[in-house]
Amino acid sequence: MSQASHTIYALSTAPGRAGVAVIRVSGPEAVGSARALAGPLPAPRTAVLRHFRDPVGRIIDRGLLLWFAAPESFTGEDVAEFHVHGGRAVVDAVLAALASLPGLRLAAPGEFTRRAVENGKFDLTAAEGLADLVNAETDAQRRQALRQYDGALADLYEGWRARLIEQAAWAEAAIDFSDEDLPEGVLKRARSALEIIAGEIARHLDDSGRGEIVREGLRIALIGPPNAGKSSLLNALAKRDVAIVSEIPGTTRDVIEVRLDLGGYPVTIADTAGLRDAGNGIEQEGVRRALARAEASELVVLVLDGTSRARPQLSKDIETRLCLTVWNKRDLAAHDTGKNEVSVSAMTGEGIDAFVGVLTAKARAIADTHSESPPLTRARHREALLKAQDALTRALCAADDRPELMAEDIRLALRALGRITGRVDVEELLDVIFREFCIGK
Ligand SMILES: Nc1nc2c(ncn2[C@@H]2O[C@H](COP(=O)(O)OP(=O)(O)O)[C@@H](O)[C@H]2O)c(=O)[nH]1
Ligand SMILES: [Mg+2]
Repeated sequence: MSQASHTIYALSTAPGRAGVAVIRVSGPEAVGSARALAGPLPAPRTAVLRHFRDPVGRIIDRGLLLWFAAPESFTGEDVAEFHVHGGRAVVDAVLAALASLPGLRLAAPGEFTRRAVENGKFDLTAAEGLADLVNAETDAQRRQALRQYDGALADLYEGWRARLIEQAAWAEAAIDFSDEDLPEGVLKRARSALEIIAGEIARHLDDSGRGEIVREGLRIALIGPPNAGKSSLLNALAKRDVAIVSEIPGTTRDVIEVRLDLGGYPVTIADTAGLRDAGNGIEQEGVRRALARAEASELVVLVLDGTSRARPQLSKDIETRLCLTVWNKRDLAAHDTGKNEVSVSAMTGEGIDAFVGVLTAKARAIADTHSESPPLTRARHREALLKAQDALTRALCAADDRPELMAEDIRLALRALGRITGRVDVEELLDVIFREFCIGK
């Protein structure tokens, strides 16, 4: 399955100036390439300090060499690693030396990981977890990605598959053998096993998208009347001057986004145009965008001016997403706060820390997975699980008297689950999936 005839190489660390850069080689010529650049090899998995030389014997750099013998390596193939000084000229010279060797070519994005999957080192969900780990910007993202890379989702989905395979076997047996030849109540037992698995899949699906929110970031929209101080509040949260603040109502028209780490949870906070009916066509478009953003956000924060106390009329949909009301300009007008209300001054910074604390708690409540089982993290998995769920619903309908239909639908469910982990027909998917595995390119 793997195109193991080629040995591939690539810079595995981010390009640019750095103390150390790691260049990795994988495939049948990996050991030969290490010998060509660094001379006789140490024992596998043992780092040695060596001079690395170009094809005519000139020294390129001095660094660490180590190699791993197949299959005990990341890719499952022979792998060599050159740890050199992370300067452009050094890295370019090592890559040029490798390019000059026969049978070697530059790796495509994600090709090392792809070979690892093809050689059975880990499954597709773990590979996706690895991509998420490399991309993780906050602690919650890191934890979720590492859990997935360690096989939590693979275990869950493969566990369901194993149990379904057993029930499929009983359904097949019920087709092939007569009642007397089978243990009593076989189909009934298969049916209740299917019901349990279907219940587990339904609970996994019904998680309000927590895992996806942690991967992609929680969206928070700041909305409110013009001049309430939404842009000032965004700047206070971002601790920099992102949005234009002005006493002229209707200054903000576009949605302005800032990505923040709220206590480990990734969030995108959006400042929006002030909600009012007046204004020209451009401002009205701004209001339309503000409302659309609020509707697409997990959390909506209503910012009000504590001196005027005007509150805009909100749609029912936005009201349900409204998590917090911020009374701003507390330096001008002190304000008693009720439940889910805070009082701040975006200008002086009073109350901002408490506001961030409340917002962090709200973000955690939405994104935290309280359950022991790992969360669903990708739309690709969700789609396949919904297919599996449909197939199981049909299998349950057929379970009483149509074992052949039951067996067929269990097979469809197995296929859907197998596509998530990469067990069945994913060849055409692999190119798409591994395109995102692109370190420093
Ligand atoms: N005194 C005081 N003025 C504020 C405060 N926050 C914002 N402002 C002022 O209110 C006006 C409108 O602020 P801005 O952030 O542009 O409001 P937006 O229209 O809701 O984005 C500006 O003149 C700000 O300087 C505050 O906490 N106290
Ligand atoms: Mg504004």
